Amino acid sequence: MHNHIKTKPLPHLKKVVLIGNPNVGKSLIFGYLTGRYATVSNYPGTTVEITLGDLKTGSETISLIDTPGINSLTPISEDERVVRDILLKENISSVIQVMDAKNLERGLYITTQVAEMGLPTLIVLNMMDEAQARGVDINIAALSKRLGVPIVPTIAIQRKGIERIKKEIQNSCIPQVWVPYSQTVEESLDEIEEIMPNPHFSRFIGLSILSGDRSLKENLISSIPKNKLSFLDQLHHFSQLSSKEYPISYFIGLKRLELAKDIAQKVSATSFKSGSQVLETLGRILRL
Ligand SMILES: Nc1nc2c(ncn2[C@@H]2O[C@H](COP(=O)(O)OP(=O)(O)O)[C@@H](O)[C@H]2O)c(=O)[nH]1
Ligand SMILES: [Mg+2]
Repeated sequence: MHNHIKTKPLPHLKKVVLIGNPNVGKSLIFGYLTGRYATVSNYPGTTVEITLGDLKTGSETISLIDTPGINSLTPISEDERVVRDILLKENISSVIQVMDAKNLERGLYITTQVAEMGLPTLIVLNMMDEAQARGVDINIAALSKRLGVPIVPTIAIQRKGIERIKKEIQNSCIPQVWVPYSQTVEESLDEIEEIMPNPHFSRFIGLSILSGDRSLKENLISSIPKNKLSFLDQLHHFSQLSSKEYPISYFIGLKRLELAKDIAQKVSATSFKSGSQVLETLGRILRL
């Protein structure tokens, strides 16, 4: 007698990851998108907790990952390192970046780095209620056009906009934000790109190498021949020399921030709605 045990192959689920600054509504949105069943675990080799759940769009089931809040993908904290590693190593098909509509600039700083990774992205502009209350008016169409990615405005605490996220995931695109670095950095990046075996992520990884980010070296660059690795160290050294008193990572961060600020400024207007109400009232009082 043969034992006919049918082993169903595991469904090959697409992986989508939720990222963003702390306290922007990621976990609340994750809960709505995945429903009741989620599994919490430590990311391998770390004490950082990530949450997995299934997200059912009309046509498919996606594995959704909720991550801890970050301020940058050039990691300082272990949380940031884990989120960076998930994006680079877990074969992610797209990123949902949740932003606080009251603080576009801070969110866009992260977007510049996701763009350098070349990952398809959907932006969820959350906390629209609070932005409105403060008279912050964002031209969402203009922002979407500038970034080249779909943007879904939401008020997660009122569950507004959540269904649209599911529909728009399939339209996610690589953000078209190109941070222009100094000539030295750009030339070094070209040289790094030449020796990288896999052009995927190469701009982001190149910038990490130039920033002297050692956390990346152990695993991701392991495929590069040893003699070339020392060349990368020299390159970091060389570009460091040319940047005088500050570490090169400072200039890289500054350029990203400048672009984030510039974009945020161009698509935002402060209507002073509450302010003008005060003025109106004051005017009426004074005329009396
Ligand atoms: N006013 C307002 N509060 C929100 C909104 N979305 C989330 N919150 C609140 O923001 C806080 C942080 O939410 P959470 O999902 O934990 O954020 P995370 O740190 O990004 O995972 C919670 O108190 C939420 O209730 C929103 O659209 N409007
Ligand atoms: Mg959270």
